[in-house]
Amino acid sequence: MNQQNIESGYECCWLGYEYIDNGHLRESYKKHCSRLDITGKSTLLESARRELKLALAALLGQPPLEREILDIGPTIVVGTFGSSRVFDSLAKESDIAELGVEGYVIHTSDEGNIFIAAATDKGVLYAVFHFIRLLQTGESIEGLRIREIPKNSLRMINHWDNMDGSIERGYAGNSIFFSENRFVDDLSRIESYARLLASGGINAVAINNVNVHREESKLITTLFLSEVAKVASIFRAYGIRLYLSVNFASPIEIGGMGTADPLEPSVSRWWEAIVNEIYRFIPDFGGFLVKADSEFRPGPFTYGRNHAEGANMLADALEPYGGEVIWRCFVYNCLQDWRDRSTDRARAAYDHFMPLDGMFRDNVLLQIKNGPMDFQVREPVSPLLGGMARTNQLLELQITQEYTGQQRHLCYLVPQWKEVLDFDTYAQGEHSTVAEVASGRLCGRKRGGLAAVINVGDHANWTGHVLAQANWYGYARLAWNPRLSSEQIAREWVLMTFRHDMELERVILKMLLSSYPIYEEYTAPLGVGWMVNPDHHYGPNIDGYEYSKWGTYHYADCHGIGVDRTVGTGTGYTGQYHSPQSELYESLELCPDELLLFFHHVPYSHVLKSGKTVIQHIYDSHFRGVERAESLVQLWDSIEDKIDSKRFVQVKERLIHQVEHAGEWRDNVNTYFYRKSGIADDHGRLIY
Ligand code: GCV
Repeated sequence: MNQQNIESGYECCWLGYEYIDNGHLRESYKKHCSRLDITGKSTLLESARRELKLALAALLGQPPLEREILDIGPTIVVGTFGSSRVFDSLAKESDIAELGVEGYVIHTSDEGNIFIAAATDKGVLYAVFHFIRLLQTGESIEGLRIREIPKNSLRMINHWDNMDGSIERGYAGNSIFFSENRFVDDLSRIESYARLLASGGINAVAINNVNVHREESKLITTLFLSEVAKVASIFRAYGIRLYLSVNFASPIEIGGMGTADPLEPSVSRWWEAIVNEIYRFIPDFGGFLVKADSEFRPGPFTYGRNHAEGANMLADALEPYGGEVIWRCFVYNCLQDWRDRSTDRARAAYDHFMPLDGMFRDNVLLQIKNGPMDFQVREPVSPLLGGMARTNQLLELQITQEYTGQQRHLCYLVPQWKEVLDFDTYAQGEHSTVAEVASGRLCGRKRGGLAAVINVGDHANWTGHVLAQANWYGYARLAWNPRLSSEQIAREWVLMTFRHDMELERVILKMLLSSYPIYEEYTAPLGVGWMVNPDHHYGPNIDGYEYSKWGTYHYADCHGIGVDRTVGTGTGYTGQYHSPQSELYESLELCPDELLLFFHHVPYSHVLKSGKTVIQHIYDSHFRGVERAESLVQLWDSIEDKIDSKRFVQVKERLIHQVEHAGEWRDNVNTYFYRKSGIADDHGRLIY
């Protein structure tokens, strides 16, 4: 972190560019990096140039000389293939068509020049960030032969920011965009944000909450469009398109009309006029993100129309301008009666959207949460992913830690996301992973990718918990390439964020990589989920949502626990999966332990594959989870002298809170099930 930022308390996260104090390494970089030649001019190339100069000056202690020729010595040459003769041979050997608009190459020539090239300026920007990452992580830059193409065309961030400055499920302060129902005056932080996003390859951002309230509904009108356009231009300089969440009932709420019926011609005309106006201000506007007929938000159901009719109406308005509709599938009955055992929230998205497969326009993407419920610490993968074959899909993840410790607990989520991405849906036989489905490749769709609800706010360190930055960084890297491992991503992040020290790297990696299993151990067991306090969703409350209108999640009584979602005797949810996953989940014997209570209702004495009974597993995992949370504090303490005191103290405080709170979880969960089951702990530990 540079001095100025340390003093203001404002961090550049993984773009802090600390001086490389390994002299040998630094000199080996300087051999190639003392001269820079950017072979073109554009806003994107200007961003690339600024970033490279900033990084080289800070990392190597000297800014590069800007040269236009290679005659003096090794030079970093940066540009699009056609912009300079020096790229000619590189262009020949790189399949430019395959690189597309975002791919790139980085080569070290025999003379020691570094060629950073792409078919487009955007590709060049990504290549520059890749090159900087090599220097930050101490990689050799001799003999580079790098060729990168993103695996997903859409790599999106969703903000749940409201115009009053609050953030729904935000745990790091207020919005960086809005305050008191206006845009913030100082947009400089948005620029830092755009840099951070682009460095990981993010190319789309929706800046306002999917729950679009009164004021936010007006973002699509001339009242706010010039402000929206300013923000869009900041993102544009970093290759990111801006999207807005819209209120489906806008024609009524801001248009003064009597209906928002998608099949009513005056309603489509109203949207066409709005879209026309938006593109006058923002020529590369990305499109609309829509939460409709979900948790009391308006939608096409009001008019007896289906979601394809709703989405297509908006898509038709956006189509002439190249815009798209991202339509969320988080649609379920949130006014349930627990006595009605046939209603299963897990089934809802599939039941609503499968019958519509193939009915959406090409510029519509359906955004599907990773699980059938709502970002619990453990859920199966949504069967809708891989269900639909003729519809563009976007996998939705949650970086903000609503149910995973709210950035007060350490919970590195990349391993959870990897499990989702690697899950085999069997949609088209073996190897039909979610990563393949979401990208669109599996079914030959042109558009697809990932979207995630971000965890940043105006807190000086952006994410509240310093180590939660790793989730933000990790998401971006996975969206670019889902094949990267959790460990590789964590390692990159540590090396880019902290000073290089093998012990520090080992310890923080260990903390990050163990944190998700630890969190799972002391919270809701075996895939049952929820068990949190209603509304704010923090802290244990075993019956917090039980028998509530939002659903019922564990059905625990004195005999047993879990939800029977089998076809044979339950809600039939297991039947939404392709074979063999459907049989696996249907069978009590085959169902994986970690999801057992999601799919089956069993007695407490049921023996898991691990050999333990369900009740003993609950006790053991909760005691163990707290012990392991304690070990996180010890690990952090062991590297105190290797970290600046501000970040050390900040993380330490949160880890101490985490241990206390994990204890509260343990005691609540264990006590509840001890009293319900009447079965004592085999090891006689203290349970109240
Ligand atoms: C934006 C959950 C959250 C809500 C969120 C909703 C959604 O229910 O608790 O805050 O609303 O998901 O994804 O739309």
